[in-house]
Amino acid sequence: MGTLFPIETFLPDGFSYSENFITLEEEDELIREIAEIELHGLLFQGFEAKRKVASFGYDWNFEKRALSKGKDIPPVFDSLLDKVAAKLDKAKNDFAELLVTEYPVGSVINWHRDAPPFDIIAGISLQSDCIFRLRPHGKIKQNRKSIISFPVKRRSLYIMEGIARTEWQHSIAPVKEVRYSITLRTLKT
Ligand SMILES: O=C(O)CCC(=O)C(=O)O
Repeated sequence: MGTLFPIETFLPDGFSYSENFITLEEEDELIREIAEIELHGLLFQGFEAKRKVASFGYDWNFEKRALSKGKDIPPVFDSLLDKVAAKLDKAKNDFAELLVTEYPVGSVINWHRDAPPFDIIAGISLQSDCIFRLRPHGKIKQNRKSIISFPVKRRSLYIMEGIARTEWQHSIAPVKEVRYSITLRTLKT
């Protein structure tokens, strides 16, 4: 961000960010595995989104507001799950969902809070950087100045929990290059 302060200084409690969380080789391998997965379109907030997804484990349908259990998380993601679990002091099996998302050039994810049944959200970015944005969930607190925008680099990890998860919304600005993300979610207990 070209500043002397760590990025966390500007971010709500519960949001943490680690650059270079995975190596170039790990990123290449994950992108190769994603290429083997069939991604599909989705409706988000009533509109056909430009991005494409594949969900494993539990999936939240935003339109039906329902959680369903799909295919198991493929073992090819085990080492990533282990790495993120270690960071969070959790076990690999605590991740109930693994979502793969492809963002074509110009696509976004609009303002939202993550689905209610999930607890901790961990996002790994692949292939290109993006501009990640946070704003308060409460409408009364929303204004231009309350938006926090910052770059999220490819190969980084962000974690949203606590207040960042419950009292803030997030979105991603139109991406300039194709981006993939892997989002891991634990379920609330
Ligand atoms: O691609 C990302 O990093 C964000 C994904 C996200 O916010 C979501 O799937 O709800």
